[in-house]
Amino acid sequence: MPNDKNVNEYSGKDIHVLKGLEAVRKRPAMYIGDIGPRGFHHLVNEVVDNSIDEALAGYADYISIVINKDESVMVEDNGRGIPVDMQPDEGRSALEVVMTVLHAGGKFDKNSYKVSGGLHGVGVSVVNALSEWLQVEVKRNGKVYFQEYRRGDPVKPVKEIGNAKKSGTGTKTTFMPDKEIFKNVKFKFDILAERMRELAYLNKTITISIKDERNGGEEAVYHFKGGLIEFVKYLDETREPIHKTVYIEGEKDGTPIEIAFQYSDTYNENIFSYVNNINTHEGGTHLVGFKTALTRTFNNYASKNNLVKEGKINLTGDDFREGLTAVISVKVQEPQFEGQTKTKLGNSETKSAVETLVGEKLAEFLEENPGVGKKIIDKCMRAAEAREAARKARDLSRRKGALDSMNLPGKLADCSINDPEHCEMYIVEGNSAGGSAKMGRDRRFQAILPLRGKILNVEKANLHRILENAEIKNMISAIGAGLGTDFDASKSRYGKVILMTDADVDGSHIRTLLLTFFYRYMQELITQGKVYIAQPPLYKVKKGKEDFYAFDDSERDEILKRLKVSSKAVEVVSEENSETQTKGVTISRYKGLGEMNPEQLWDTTMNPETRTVLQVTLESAANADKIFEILMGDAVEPRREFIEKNAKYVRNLDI
Ligand code: 0RA
Repeated sequence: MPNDKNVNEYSGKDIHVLKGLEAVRKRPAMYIGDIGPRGFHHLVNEVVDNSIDEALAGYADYISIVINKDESVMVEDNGRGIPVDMQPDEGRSALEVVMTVLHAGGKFDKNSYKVSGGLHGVGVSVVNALSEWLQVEVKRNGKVYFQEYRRGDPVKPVKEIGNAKKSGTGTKTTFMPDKEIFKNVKFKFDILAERMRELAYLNKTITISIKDERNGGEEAVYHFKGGLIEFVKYLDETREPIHKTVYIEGEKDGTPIEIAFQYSDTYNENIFSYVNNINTHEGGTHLVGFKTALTRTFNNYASKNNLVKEGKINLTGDDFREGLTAVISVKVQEPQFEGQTKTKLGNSETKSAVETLVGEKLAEFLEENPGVGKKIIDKCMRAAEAREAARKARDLSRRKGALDSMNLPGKLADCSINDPEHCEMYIVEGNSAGGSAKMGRDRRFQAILPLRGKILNVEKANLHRILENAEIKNMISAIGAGLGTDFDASKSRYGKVILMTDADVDGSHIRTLLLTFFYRYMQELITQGKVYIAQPPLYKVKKGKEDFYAFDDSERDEILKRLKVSSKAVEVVSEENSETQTKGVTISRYKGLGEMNPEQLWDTTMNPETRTVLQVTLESAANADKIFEILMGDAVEPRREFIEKNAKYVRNLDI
């Protein structure tokens, strides 16, 4: 207790509360997933979710988030304000109960339509327990109320601290994440802003602003009147849609459903589904309902209007999803989440609700927009033809054994043990780096697959052409787990696939091409955390017999500082010469992996004891997809802008 005077007031009755919050502090990961960057950012989402609930109930339309200079975060909304009246059975204010009792959030509002909630949906008391301090200010009944907490404990009872304008109501929460629990983590504006933008697309009545007071006051305000229509347009910013966006909104059996979709002249399927504002990466019944209705309705429409020519192949579900970008958002009262990452909706009633609504509304839309209907069916027929051609190509390569692991590529230097869990494959740019890697590796568990030049951009090619590409075929057979819809990550011959490319523009281009391939055709490998990016050093600083490696300029300067060499002198010469000598210290700048000898490559980049590798994750599939499309698609301008803004984008994928 920070203040002795309050000990009596807050004793006995609080024991069960403290127990609850103590449990949170003891095992934070059980409540917020982890105590790394992900869990840390989740704290903000947890607080924002409460404001979103208030907005979905129809009482708030504005949410403001500020990252303060001291790394505390403020979240404010213009809702009704958390009730502050005394709870007879608790002997204290409702506000205090909400802030200190696990899962107390919705308790005081039985009619509330409480559907939002982060992945964990644990409530603001968890954030309170994990905060060094937290302050809440409620405007309600023309008054302003205040309470402060330390690691979840109230400092004093709720206090009236002033008058609010009669019309002004709302809740403002400011919290400082506890450094005892979250070590060495900082808020990233982009991570928070991206989620706020997503929430604004999903809840079109809300305006969300986010500001970073730490440096430069970066700020963004999100409000999308068009909701999911604008979301789909944003996702397809770099693709060319072939018709106006189809929008379906309605309620079936008490389930609000909102869907927007459009087709573009590309080959991939991009469906994002949400339940209560949570991205259901693994899909579920709402997605199945949508797909079923899409296939059935389009097939009915095509045959009714004689759009499918006699003797042509049948249109399958896959054909109706080629080049499709869609967002599906449903609000489910009691969602059942299943699957490995608990992001798959299990409620069976939701399937029929979505299927029925889409069936009705899409048929109506097609009757009213025959031009759009014909364009889509034409596109799907071309997809069916390409699918047929790809199947033939695949059958042919299968018969020749080109894609299975019985026929390992000649360029692969495989490892000697064959327990996938302990084996890793380095995909290496260039034959010379490949040579060094082969000599430097630990051949028991490390395999090397050198790549010749650039691989095919799978974003711009259909499956037929992709299967003709030698480098891609090599990767498929080396991994040995199939590809696309046939891909089975459990068959992967390696537990880690590590991309090792040069630290220059070409290298990052090749890395993007590789990531695009894995994202589109072996996505499960990414979601299972099996894809990594190697981190070769940029500099070697040599003093006497000692070698130091630096992975960027600032690390190099730090080393020089330790060795008491001015980095100024180095800056000037190192651009010209890859080797610079100052005061007996030699600095070499690696232009490419090939410049490192096998031993150096092992020491810096491949030795599991000393290396760093970045794990590639799909924290936000929507954003990853966008990045890939920007970097790999046809439009040039967004790509240039993006590269200028995020030279190290891969790090952003890796939170
Ligand atoms: C329960 C009841 C009422 C408001 C809220 C919860 C509420 C909670 C949060 C959390 C963040 N912002 C919030 N805004 C409101 C009000 C019930 C009433 O006024 O009748």
